[in-house]
Amino acid sequence: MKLTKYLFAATLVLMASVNANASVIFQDNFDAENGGNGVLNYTRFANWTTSDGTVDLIGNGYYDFLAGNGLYIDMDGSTGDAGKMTSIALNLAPGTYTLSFELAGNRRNGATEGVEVLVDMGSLFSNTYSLNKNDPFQLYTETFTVLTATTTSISFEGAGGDNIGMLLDDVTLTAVSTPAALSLLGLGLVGLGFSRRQK
Ligand SMILES: [Ca+2]
Ligand SMILES: [Ca+2]
Ligand SMILES: [Ca+2]
Ligand SMILES: [Ca+2]
Repeated sequence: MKLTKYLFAATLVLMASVNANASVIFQDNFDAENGGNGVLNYTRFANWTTSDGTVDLIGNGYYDFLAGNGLYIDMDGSTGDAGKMTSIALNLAPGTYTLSFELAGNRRNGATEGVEVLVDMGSLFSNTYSLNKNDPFQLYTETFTVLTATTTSISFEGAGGDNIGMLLDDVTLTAVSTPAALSLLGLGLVGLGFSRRQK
């Protein structure tokens, strides 16, 4: 029947618009930091500031506990106080977003480790992750919704102070749907109503 056909068409329009609107807002794999060379207690990140302790930029042949990932981060630097990394400011329109990142175990000792992840100081998203020593990098993908336009940041904070922390790599923030996608759905529904009235 016709109604079913038009609903199907409207759904296709929505799916296409959501895909078209999925856009990367922020992405960092750390590989280009410091000319591609690791350094302990690194602070000169392109996209991050460090506070509340230190982190190490490692990998690429330098304390390379998980070779093949370029450079990555040891969340507990070399000053006896695990650090916090806060991203550059990010402008988010209302919509749905996914934050993805990779974490691995510390690869060195059996102590319990944790990394706390916050978006907008936790009001949009917060969670704490814990992994065992030998866990390889694993991808986490988290979804959150922004109701009103906001300028915010992402932060990762390591726990502990033994200079051996969980490892972090490949941080990506993607907008998966925005008001533009919803307005296209609206157009599809208007088209549906118009077609039915024409009969
Ligand atoms: Ca990397
Ligand atoms: Ca360290
Ligand atoms: Ca700290
Ligand atoms: Ca530790």
